[in-house]
Amino acid sequence: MPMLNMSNTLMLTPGAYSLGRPQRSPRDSSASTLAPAGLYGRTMAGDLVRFGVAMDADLLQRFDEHIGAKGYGNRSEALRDLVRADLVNAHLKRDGLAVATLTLVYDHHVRELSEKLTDMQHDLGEHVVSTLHVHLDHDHCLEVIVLRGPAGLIQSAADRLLATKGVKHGRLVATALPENSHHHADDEHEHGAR
Ligand code: NI
Repeated sequence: MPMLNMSNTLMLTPGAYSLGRPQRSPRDSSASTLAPAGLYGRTMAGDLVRFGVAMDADLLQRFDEHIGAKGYGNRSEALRDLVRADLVNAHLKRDGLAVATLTLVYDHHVRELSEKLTDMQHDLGEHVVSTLHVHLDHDHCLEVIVLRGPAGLIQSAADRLLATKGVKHGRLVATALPENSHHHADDEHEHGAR
């Protein structure tokens, strides 16, 4: 059975494609003595679970080249980041709590634009966490607005700000707090206030 070195937590076991519960590696004896089999379905954060993945060799080679170019040292961290990104996307799609930055570039000579943008942010109340303003050049201002709130509300607020006349371009980058990026239905711990 070909395996990566021990520093890589992804074991390749071609042909063994498991759709069931993740299995602990038999080599990971410390983990298996700490956690009886019945706990596998509700592992706590920090538990390391090894699982086998079967993948087309060409696809895997392209993946390795891709993550190597991005600077990943091993497949495991790249896979973990992919999983986290997908969980964050799902969280945002179901209108979960988002934290976001909205970057705007606008022409401050446009009549009352600065006031309008400020008014819109005041209307958003607690959803505006902070604003950074940079005078880019004689004509242009850059504003970075840190937002927090339900994903849908943050998106529509960003759309309105970006659509305001005189705003030249910008972009919303939304993500989620790590503890809000997945469900905790079975968890025994409580989260603090949102
Ligand atoms: Ni300015």
